[in-house]
Amino acid sequence: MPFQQQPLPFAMDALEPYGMKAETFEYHYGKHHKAYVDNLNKLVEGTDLADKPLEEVIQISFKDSSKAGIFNNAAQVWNHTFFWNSLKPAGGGAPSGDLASRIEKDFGSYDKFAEEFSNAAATQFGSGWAWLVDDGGKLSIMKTPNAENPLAHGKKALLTLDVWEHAYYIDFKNARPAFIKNYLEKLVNWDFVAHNLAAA
Ligand code: MN3
Repeated sequence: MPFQQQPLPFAMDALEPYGMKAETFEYHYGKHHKAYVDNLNKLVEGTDLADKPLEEVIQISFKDSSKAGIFNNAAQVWNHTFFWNSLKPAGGGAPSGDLASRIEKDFGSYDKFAEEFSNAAATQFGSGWAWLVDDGGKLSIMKTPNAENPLAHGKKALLTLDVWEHAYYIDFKNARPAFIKNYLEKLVNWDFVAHNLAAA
């Protein structure tokens, strides 16, 4: 069974009132993400990785430099699915309940969290990702280049933002800081974060 591209968790145009056009998803989900799935399937066809869970393929290929192509595509399949789930219409702002307490405990305040996350997202040079992770019971911010992700580094991902230009060029042109601000204020799916935090 080849790896499948998971469906987008919202309609292509669902985030238009919140700063991200359908056209962004037509390209980013419909072309870029799909290409990673297609490439991965070509690269693992007939090998023992073809039938392993995606998470395992990521961890195995990260440790083996001869499998860099497999790692890049497998991780980008996973990262993008994780990114779509990190977004929701009318999301963003500070979380409530237990999550609010966790953010306060580990960052000092929501504003400090937002500042640290924005800083990581803005300073990741070129392509990559900003993440909120659970690092052994403590929430922290991480940034990774290209396809790299917390999973490869043994950390649990809770939330992500793709900061490669194709993620924001249609909506924000070259203004990455405006894309980051819009994400934090209008799009962050805190339900997804809470779900990830609760998962074993
Ligand atoms: Mn991307």
